[in-house]
Amino acid sequence: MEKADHIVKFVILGDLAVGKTTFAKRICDPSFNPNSSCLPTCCAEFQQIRLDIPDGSTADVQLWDLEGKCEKTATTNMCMRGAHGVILMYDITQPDSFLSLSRWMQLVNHYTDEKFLGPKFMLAIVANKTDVFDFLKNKHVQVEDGCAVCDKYELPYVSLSASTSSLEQLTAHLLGWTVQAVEHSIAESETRKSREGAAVPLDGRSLLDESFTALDTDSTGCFFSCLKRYVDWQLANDSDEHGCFG
Ligand SMILES: Nc1nc2c(ncn2[C@@H]2O[C@H](COP(=O)(O)OP(=O)(O)OP(=O)(O)O)[C@@H](O)[C@H]2O)c(=O)[nH]1
Ligand SMILES: [Mg+2]
Repeated sequence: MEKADHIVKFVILGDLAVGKTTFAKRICDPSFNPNSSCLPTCCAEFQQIRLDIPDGSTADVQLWDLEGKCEKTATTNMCMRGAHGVILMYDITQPDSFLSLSRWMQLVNHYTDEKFLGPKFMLAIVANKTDVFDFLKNKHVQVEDGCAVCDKYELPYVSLSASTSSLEQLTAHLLGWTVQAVEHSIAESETRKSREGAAVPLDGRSLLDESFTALDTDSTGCFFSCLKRYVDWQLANDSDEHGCFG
């Protein structure tokens, strides 16, 4: 397969069972049945999809979906390293997952270091499970509350159902975030060029090395399968660069 023009890495964060894996698999895995239930994620999962950008270029979008109880571990470090954006998800039927957003933002802030997210990254807040009817009136997180949090971070309010929204709708959200990430990254690369005289691409080899360190630390079989998917993807794309734009 021809190399994509851009590689975009997003990390999906949110409480247990808010629908992170369902969202990623709906978009990236054509064999995924939205009526089936995903197993709780162990450490992290990896999916990727190639998207056509409106400017005529292509992007390989990687979705690293972390387990709901993730903290500052080697796995999280590995997933955050060189990421271009974070998708923060909550479940409208679980108000606690909405209240957790501030905790997740603290984690995100912890990773706004040059070698992780970098100073300018794409951030999206997503309200999931809009298909579920509020039988116990007003037990769901209200749209106004979701909008207020999004306003605080100057983000648009995004609500969807990872299970029942159409593939086109879900992909359109991902495409919008990808375009933002590409724009940020090109701008950052230009700034670096003028500051340092050359762009500094992220090095895929060191990312993999760090992955294996994470594996040693977490030593879980399921994380290994996720990592294997990532390595397979790298090999299939004959890619020796990671996260290098332009
Ligand atoms: N009704 C409904 N159920 C959903 C939706 N998205 C996910 N689910 C269900 O919610 C449950 C948890 O979904 P997951 O995708 O595994 O959630 P997760 O955030 O990856 O969970 P962890 O990996 O444990 O952190 C599963 O039973 C899904 O089928 C949705 O939009 N609507
Ligand atoms: Mg999951």
